[in-house]
Amino acid sequence: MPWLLLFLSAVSLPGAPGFAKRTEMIPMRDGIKLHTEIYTPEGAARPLPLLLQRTPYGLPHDKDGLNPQLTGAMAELAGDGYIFVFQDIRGKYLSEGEFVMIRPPRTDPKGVDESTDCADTIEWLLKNAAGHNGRVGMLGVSYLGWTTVMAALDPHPALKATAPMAPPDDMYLGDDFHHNGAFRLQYGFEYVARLETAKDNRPFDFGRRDTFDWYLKAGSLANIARDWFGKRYPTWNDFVAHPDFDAFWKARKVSPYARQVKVPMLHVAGWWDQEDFYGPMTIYKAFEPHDSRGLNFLVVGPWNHGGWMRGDGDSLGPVRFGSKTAEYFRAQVLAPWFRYWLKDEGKLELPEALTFRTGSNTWQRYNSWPPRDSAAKALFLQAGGVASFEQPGEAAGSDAFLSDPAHPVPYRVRPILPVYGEGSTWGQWLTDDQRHLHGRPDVASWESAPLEEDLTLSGQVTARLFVSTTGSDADWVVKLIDVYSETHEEKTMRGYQLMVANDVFRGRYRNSFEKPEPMKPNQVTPISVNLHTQDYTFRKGHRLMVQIHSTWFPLIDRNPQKYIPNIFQAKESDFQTATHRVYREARYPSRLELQVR
Ligand code: PG9
Repeated sequence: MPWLLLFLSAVSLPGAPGFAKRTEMIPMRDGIKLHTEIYTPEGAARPLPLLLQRTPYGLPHDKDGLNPQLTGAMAELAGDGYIFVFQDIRGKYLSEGEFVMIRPPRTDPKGVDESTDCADTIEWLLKNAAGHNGRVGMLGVSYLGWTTVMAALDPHPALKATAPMAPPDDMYLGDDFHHNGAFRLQYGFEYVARLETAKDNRPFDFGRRDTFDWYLKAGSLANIARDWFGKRYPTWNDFVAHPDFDAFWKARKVSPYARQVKVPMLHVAGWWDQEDFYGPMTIYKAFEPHDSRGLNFLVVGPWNHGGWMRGDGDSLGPVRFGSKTAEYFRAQVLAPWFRYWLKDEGKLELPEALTFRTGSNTWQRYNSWPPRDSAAKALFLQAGGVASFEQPGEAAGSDAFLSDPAHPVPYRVRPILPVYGEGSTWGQWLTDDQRHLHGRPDVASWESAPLEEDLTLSGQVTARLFVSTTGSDADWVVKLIDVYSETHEEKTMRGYQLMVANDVFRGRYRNSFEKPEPMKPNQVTPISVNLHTQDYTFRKGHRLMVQIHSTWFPLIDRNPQKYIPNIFQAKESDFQTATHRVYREARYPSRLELQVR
């Protein structure tokens, strides 16, 4: 029987999983030992490469005592034959040492960091694991993607291929903890509580289902620190101590370290990733100028956070993609990637960038991302709630709304469950129908006429707005929405409002993320909001909608709307209502700049 078939049948037999499992405490250069599980396929006919994953989330087991990924997310890889290695990072679960959230790369050459821990682990495996071929691959999603990038920055010579998936790049500008300086309250609070309460990660107990009220009643961030965190949680203390984009955040940013592509990297991202979309896109882009050997690749699909490593990927929330995009990725992209680099098998048929274009529901191959040959087109805000591709006229015009931090705009329909709580659909919130906000007095919307033909957005989206506030600081949430037609073939999707691009911008940072400045009350102020890239076809008959509001709760903390140097220390009495205005006239042409084809 061929080796592969032998192996597969061994996996499927109950009680005979087909792997010999070994648990080790692997010593690092500073004497700290890291808990590691090594799964070696039984009866392999030849030496196999090692696939390593390093995690702060513990090593799960199925009923056979196996890591469930071997029969789930990594089943295709397991079918190809690898020695799998899973490790608790420093300070987590059964590993020794101290956990440091997103531990910055070492400045002391004799120090330790995630890349030295990875290199020390590889060195140990080469000497002590049986049956390997001397080559190592690394992969993982999010924190595990970040440990993969850290390994690739300063790789052990045996590390021959990596797939960093959804790693955060910058916790201040665009990933889990802040976006453009606005604090991601719900995620930041719950994640820190989870990771820093106990070595083995414990959820925060809200004692209720709907966190919206809990966060609102908790009030100012200063109260949260006082009532719930005290000084116990290092990362929360860091949030409070570093409200601006200072050296603390910069030391934790990955992309500045991207000076050389030392190992092949397959960067993977999801268009509706609710946690780390900015990261993989920015890290890919940072490595690209250094990629003289053609080792740096990008894949982006219609996925939420890690959606490519579970399920079949034929839909997200109610949005359907017409094919099994995640299965395609795992079988046609990821498995061949490691086969090619670690086993010298097959050809690498990947383009520079492979993206899934939602709407037309097709995979696209590009020589660069964003594509150089897309054309610039601007969608302008107009009078009467209209959005159009024509420049606005001379007549003075603006739209105003009252923003009240005491009654913030919910980011999704309540109840808003704890992000990782039982029954939570946090993972698909970016595909929620935005009709729950349309028409609210504190939400401004501009909508185009139905499209006469398909319009494909392929590349960067940037909001260039002219705004004012009666206060001295304000947040600006900006969204590009696809409004489905009333004749859409799926009846339940008729009129659906799907976010295609979005982000939030904290007004105090309009000139510099390092040096915040109050907004001048009632003064027209230009702000630019990076809404990132997309590959998306707005279909004929659909409309484009631009939506702007100023609270997005509890996703984002509330801006007091009065300038307080450190919002984490704002008092209850600092929060005030303000009237926000978005201008739309020839002098102040607020618009979304798109790249189309
Ligand atoms: N988004 C998660 C995370 C990564 C890194 C730091 C903080 C949070 C994750 O899914 O791992």
